[in-house]
Amino acid sequence: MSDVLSQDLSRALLSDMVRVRRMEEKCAELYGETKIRGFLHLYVGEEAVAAGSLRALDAEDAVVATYREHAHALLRGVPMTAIMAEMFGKQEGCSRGRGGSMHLFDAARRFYGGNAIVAGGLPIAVGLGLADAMQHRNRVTACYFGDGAVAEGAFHESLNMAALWRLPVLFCCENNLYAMGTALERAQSQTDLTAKAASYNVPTLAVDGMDVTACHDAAQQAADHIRTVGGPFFIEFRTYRFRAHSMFDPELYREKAEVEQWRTRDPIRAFADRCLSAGVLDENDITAIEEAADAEVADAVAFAEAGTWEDVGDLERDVLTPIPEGVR
Ligand SMILES: Cc1ncc(C[n+]2csc(CCOP(=O)(O)OP(=O)(O)O)c2C)c(N)n1
Ligand SMILES: [Mg+2]
Repeated sequence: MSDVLSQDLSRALLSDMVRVRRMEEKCAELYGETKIRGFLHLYVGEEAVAAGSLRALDAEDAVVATYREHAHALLRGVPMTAIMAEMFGKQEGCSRGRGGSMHLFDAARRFYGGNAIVAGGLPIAVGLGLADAMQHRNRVTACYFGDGAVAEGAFHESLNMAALWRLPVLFCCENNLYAMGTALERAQSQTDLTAKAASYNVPTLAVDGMDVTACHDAAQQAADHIRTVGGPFFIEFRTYRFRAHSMFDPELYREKAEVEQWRTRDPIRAFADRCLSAGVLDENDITAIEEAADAEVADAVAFAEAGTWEDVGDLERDVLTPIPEGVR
């Protein structure tokens, strides 16, 4: 932990991670009760990445994420009530109940999804960066994606264009070592992902994604670089997901011992312990953070339960209909 880490920042970082963890644990439970249906990809184990890096951004910066984006939406300021209602498919959700877990969205907070297509967010981020560059706005677009996305063509086109046109995009690779059931080394010939970004002349950093302050420092350094020097930046966050890829995954591709080994590095426990031993926070602070998160989750679930279903008659709203006969 950096020696100068303030009590306020410590409390904020720990609270961010705890809010995400408690919200997602509740989601898993609600999934079992079929209150939440469809796909559900949890971020448990990876919280330090979103918590640390998003705290390095400004309110006017933009964020683009993947289908594993509950943390990014919440920490970007989307209310937990609107996220939970979206998970339930209720109209009060942030995507009016039509997106679900994978398509959280909030343009007012410059949170541009929630994208179900692997690497689909990268060209969107490049477009947002291009718009800012053309309009001379000193803003950053942070784009989160997995190690699996690095094998997609869209990654290479996006990195190349962002570098060529010096666009203000912070590429945040959440390398959790697996793309569904495929281990990184079984799918990619170059497993040092920073080398791929560097081949496009994009500056890079690789950080311990289980260490929230390392994630924060790296993102701060990268965002400063983008704002002052210009052009994109790539950070590889080396992290691990503790749970299955989604709710339908028997996890036959990794050993239980490997998961248990990573669990000993739980980013929340590790940071709480560091704060305690440095005397930055005490046990009462930590209990207060946990209780506040639990109360927020309870409120969010009550809000979602009380939400309303869209009227069946509205189902075709926003659906592109065929051109009427006489108009063709
Ligand atoms: C273009 C595309 N191909 C395949 C899929 C199916 N798919 C969904 S998640 C996933 C794995 C992606 O892994 P990674 O990018 O490492 O992200 P993680 O799930 O580990 O966070 C795949 C292949 C998809 N959604 N989109
Ligand atoms: Mg992955």
